[in-house]
This record gives sequence, structure tokens and C-alpha cells, in this order.
Amino acid sequence: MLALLTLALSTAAIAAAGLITHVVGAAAADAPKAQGHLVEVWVAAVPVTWNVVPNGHDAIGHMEHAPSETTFRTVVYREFTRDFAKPIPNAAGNRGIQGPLIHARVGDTILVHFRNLDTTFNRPHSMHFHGVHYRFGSDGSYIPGFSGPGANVKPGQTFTYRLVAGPESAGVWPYHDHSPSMMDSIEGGLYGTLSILAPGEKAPDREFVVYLESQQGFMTINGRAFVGNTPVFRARVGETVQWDVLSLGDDFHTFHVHGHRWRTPDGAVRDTQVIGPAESYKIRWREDAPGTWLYHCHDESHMMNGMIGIYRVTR
Ligand SMILES: [Cu+2]
Repeated sequence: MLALLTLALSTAAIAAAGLITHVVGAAAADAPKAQGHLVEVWVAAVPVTWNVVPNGHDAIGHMEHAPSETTFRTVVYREFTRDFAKPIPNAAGNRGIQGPLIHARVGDTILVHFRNLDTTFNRPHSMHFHGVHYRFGSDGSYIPGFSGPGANVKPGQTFTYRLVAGPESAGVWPYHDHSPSMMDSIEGGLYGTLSILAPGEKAPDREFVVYLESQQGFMTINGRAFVGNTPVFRARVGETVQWDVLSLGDDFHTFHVHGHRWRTPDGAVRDTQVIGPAESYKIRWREDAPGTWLYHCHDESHMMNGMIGIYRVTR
């Protein structure tokens, strides 16, 4: 009886908080409203030629890789200026294959205007966001007979997703294609990151995004494999650094940074932390360790197959 009552109460509380957006009634109708700022971004799915190992070399295993083995045509998310006027290059700290790093704060409403410019494969695409609140129409996930246009955006079409960063949305979350072409698209790099600050939380001095995935038979970080191709992240002693760690695909990884430790939300001290498909977490510390450090997945075969990079800390 008590358990039932607790369940009923918590379900009502969750519905009121907008977590269950398909509930019919006032709570659901009110869910996607928020008090904060309006964050508005323009993102398109665009075809690119991508090389997983641009320098053709595994610097640690001393293997050579020909461009024909490591290059493929794919579709990625790229940010545009207002009304898709012109493309914006991926910013430092957000290097690589993934789409724009979208910043917001709890309470904000986020409008993501999405355009499908996939003229290479002519496939439908979409954007499906983890961690935030939205009505069913902004779910972006294809369900035959149920989902709307936002789940199946055809080449040349545009759709706007309306998202709200709720109280429990603080943290980092993936977004990715969930249209009928999601299997090919996700392996091809059609994903990105939402980074949401809690109320009153200060933004870090440095924010590094690490997407662990696999492409072309290599284990990749942000779509690149091997030291010399994967991102080189940089910081100075005294700075607050934040690592946004995310994973998509079929594999579990163990994210490890040399010479550093961090505390997880449950208080445990770690220097290696497991992550499964579509999981995400952020790690923060105040930098106090100058040096040239490795960061990598500690699954040995993943590391030797490319999932390793350099972190440089200067005084
Ligand atoms: Cu791994």
C-alpha cells in the first residue's frame, strides 16, 4: 500500500515536472514552458568526406594506414548562423566529427532549427536529444504510424525542436539521429553534445568533449584514431577544466586520464570511469599537474586500435 502510494505520488510529481510528456492533461500541456533564457541554434545535416587517420600513421603501434582504408563519405551535424545563412566552423574544444556543442542553463528553452542537407545519400535524418524535456513532437525518434515530421526530416526540409532544460537536466547529454537512417548515421558521426549548467553553476575555463565511438573499423575519439590525429586538449595550471565524456555505438569503454583524479557525484575518487552506449558524464578538476599526459580508453584493444590522445598542461 505504501509502495503504491509512493509510486502514485512520484508518478504525479514526475508528470508535473514534465518528465512524462505524453500524459494527456494540464501537466503535460504545461510541461515544455520555462522561466529562463531562449537559446536558439541552427544545425544542418551536411555531407562531408571524413578521414579517421588523416596523418596515415599509428604513432605508438608504428602502423601505416592508406587513405583509401581510412576515408569515407558521411553526413555530420554542422552549426549555421541565424536562418542557415552560412556555416560556422567547429570551435576549439569541440574538434572532430561531432556537431555543435550546445550550451544552456537549467530553466532555459532551447530551439534547435534543423535542416537536412544530405544530398549525398538522400536519406531522412532527425535530431533526438537526451536529458531534456520536450513534447512528443520534438522527440525526433521514428515510430511508424506515430511519430511526426520531426522524426523523419527529408532532404531539403527543416524542422524546429523545442526543448526545455529542467531541474534534473544539468550535465552533459548526447543528441543524435533517430530517423529511419539512424544506424548508418550514428556510425557515420551524426551526433553531438548538450552541455547544461545547474542554476548558479560557473562555466569551466576549459571544456573538452570526448566522444568514444568506432568508425571504419577503428576505435575513435571525435571521429579520429591514434595520437597525432585525435584531439590535443590544452589547459594551464589553475584553470578549471571540464571533460564531457560521451559514447555511442555498440561498445563499453573505460575513460582514463593520466596524472589526474576526480570525484564522481557519489563521492568516489576515480582515475578511470566506465561508459556505455548513449551514457554521458562530466568530470571537473582544478588543474595542478603540468605535463604532457595521455587520455584514452583503458580497454586495451580499443586503445591500441586508436582510442588514445594527448592532454597538455602548461604553467
Ligand atoms: Cu573503449
